[in-house]
Amino acid sequence: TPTARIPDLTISEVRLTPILVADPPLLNTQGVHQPYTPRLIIEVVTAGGVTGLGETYGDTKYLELARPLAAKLEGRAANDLNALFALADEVAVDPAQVENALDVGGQRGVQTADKLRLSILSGFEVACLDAWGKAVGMPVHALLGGKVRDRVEYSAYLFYRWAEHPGGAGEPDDWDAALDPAGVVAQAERFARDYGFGSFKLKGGVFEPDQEIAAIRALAERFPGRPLRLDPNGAWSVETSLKVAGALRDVLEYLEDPTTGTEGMAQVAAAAGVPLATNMCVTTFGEIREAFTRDAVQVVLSDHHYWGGLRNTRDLAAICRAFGVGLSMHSNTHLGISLAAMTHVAATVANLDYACDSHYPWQTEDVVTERLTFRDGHLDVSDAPGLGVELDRAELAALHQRWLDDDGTLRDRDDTAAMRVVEPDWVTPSVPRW
Ligand code: GKR
Ligand code: MG
Repeated sequence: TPTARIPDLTISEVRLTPILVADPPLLNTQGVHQPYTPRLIIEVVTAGGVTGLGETYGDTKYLELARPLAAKLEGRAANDLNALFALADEVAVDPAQVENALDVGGQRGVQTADKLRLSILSGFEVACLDAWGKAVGMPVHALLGGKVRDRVEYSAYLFYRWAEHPGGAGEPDDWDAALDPAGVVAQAERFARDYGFGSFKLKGGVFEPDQEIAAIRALAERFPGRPLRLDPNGAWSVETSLKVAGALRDVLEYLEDPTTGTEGMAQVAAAAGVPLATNMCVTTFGEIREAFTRDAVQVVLSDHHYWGGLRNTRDLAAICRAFGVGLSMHSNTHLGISLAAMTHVAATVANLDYACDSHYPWQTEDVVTERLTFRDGHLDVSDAPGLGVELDRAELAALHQRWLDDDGTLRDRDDTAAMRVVEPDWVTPSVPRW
């Protein structure tokens, strides 16, 4: 009978593996990335014998929520995704966790218990989709309704950075320091040469705005006509934001989170003459109404982790389409499982209006057997079952061992603490910084 061919999707085991992954000394307005960053790798094993993979933030407070949710999943069907969301609602969140779990100094927007749950849920949802796809021989994009493109475009993600971490900590890489316009242009040239990226995002909020204006001008001169973005993570006042917008509006594709809050963004948007994008002002469904009706943002950058997964990202896309707001995706430090997930959902969204950005080229380590490769600034959309990536168990074990060996100082990402190693008086800058 046809039902005899339906694989058993009952979840028999959920494995959670926290890891520490090497991260270069990338600068942002909060400080600098630590030598290692926590991530959580999730494996959902079905009674039918397939294992689905997921990845999300791995800081301690996420782990504390992931464990009870994992226990609730056993015995459920991997494709019962609506039930997964209801189960997550049952997991209690300690208000103290909300305080310090979600964020690196506000860079991921408002902090709520729901958002913390959604960030964990997204990792489980992706693992369930991967298991379901592998079990039925279909790619994740097909489970989401089908791809509308064969390749997804990404932009280069440029960072001011040091050549190495203080005292040579962490894993070395072969990138030079980039601390001025010439350094930024050299970084962009390497990204363009090695991966074919055609658009460029610079993480700003690090130096005085005039220096960052000069860096974008230098990029515009070196890459005429290419889409450019600047993202200071809300470091500027409305006045400074408008000054930067005025200086760069002829070359910017969009200005990303120049200032914080819907009110400030609305004031900037009204006079900037360039679209504003955000992954800070609108990061939950509850924030959409006010921001969209006030025209505070013109592009929402989804992060499928904190929006609650791939299906929620598609819901967000539908709302953006209804309001005529653009949609794209931004990223945080992440590995190949998350990049694959991002690419699958991006492939299904018709109104993906801009190239997504990814930290991935900065990661020298991964837990997948084959790294995903950018060509001509794009990733091919995999048609293999599930996400199309396999786990490298030896690498997973090694990165987990690093997490076990850590004395606790690196298990929670803290860019401010990392900067304090060099500047003992450094505190998280209050906003607006300029
Ligand atoms: O990793 O330094 C960083 C980024 O600043 C990241 O934390 C942001 O969330 O890349 C993100 C962004 O677009 O704001
Ligand atoms: Mg951003």
